[in-house]
Amino acid sequence: MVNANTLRIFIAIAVCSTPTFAEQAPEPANAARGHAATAAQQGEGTGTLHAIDMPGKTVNLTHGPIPALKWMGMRMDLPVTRRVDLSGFQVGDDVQFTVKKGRDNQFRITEMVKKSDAQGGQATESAKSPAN
Ligand SMILES: [Cu+2]
Repeated sequence: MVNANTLRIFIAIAVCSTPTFAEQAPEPANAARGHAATAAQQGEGTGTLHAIDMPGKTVNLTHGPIPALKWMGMRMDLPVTRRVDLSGFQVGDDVQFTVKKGRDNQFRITEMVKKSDAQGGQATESAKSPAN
């Protein structure tokens, strides 16, 4: 009797939890490995490049926390879209990037710049400005 009741309670919990399982099910295969699913589609982060796979259009990087996606800081592989020209980057570069979830639930870097370029770019713009 006790076992039957316990089993019924367990099933009730399992049924109640089903939507959560359904949301998480596609995550390990399709989304960025190591991150739980979130509703957010896009976030911005900073990181340091450890490896650049140009033919594979993928980088390995350590990124800081990305609050919009509820991502903790970690080291991981992230694919990049065709818009990102990896030839301008080197291992060890500190980067700023935007990561977006595609229709296939795969996160990809859609924009990436070197931190030094981001700062240098602003300085160059002010230098070119007629006001200076
Ligand atoms: Cu990560």
